[in-house]
Amino acid sequence: MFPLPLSVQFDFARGSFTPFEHYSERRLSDLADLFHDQAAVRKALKRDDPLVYDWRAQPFVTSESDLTFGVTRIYPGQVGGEYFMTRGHFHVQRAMPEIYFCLQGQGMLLLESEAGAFQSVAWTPGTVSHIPPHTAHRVVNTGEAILVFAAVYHLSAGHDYQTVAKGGFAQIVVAREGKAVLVANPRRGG
Ligand code: PAN
Ligand code: ZN
Repeated sequence: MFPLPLSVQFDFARGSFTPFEHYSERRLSDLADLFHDQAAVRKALKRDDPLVYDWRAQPFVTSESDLTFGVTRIYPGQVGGEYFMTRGHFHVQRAMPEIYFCLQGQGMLLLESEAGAFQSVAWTPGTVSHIPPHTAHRVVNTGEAILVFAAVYHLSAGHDYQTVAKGGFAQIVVAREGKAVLVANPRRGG
């Protein structure tokens, strides 16, 4: 007897899939501490509380080693010139890697190892990125449309948000004359 479900169906037009067991969303108020310009965050939140990203996940559970498939959708937007992005995390099980697959939109994957080595990867639809073990990962939507990416990771990986929350990544992605540029993160004392 195979465990169920064996498959989910991705809908390219909707940038989503069914069925899914988990749905979560993050609004600007949930992510307020992420952005470098806190005055701009407070000002934006007086107007409204936009959806920054949502994600769906389907665990494929067997009796042995289990994978989860997820799809995240980051909406276009900026606060204080900094683009909308995921919170970003290490895996609790630091040795667990992950695959990200950019399906729609333009963006950037930020990677930072536990030893502090930083790297960014420009994303267009079709880019498949490996997130190595011991590496924090965040995705930034640098485009004017929604950015959609799929993720495959081990069910037991776990999310450690605390470590990234302390200072953020080494670099942040901001808009300069309409273009996305990486600059040193002021919160990291660089
Ligand atoms: C992804 C992320 C998802 C949301 O499934 O959990 O994109 O981003 P944050 O978890 O950083 O808010 C993943 O990397 N799982 O391991
Ligand atoms: Zn992850």
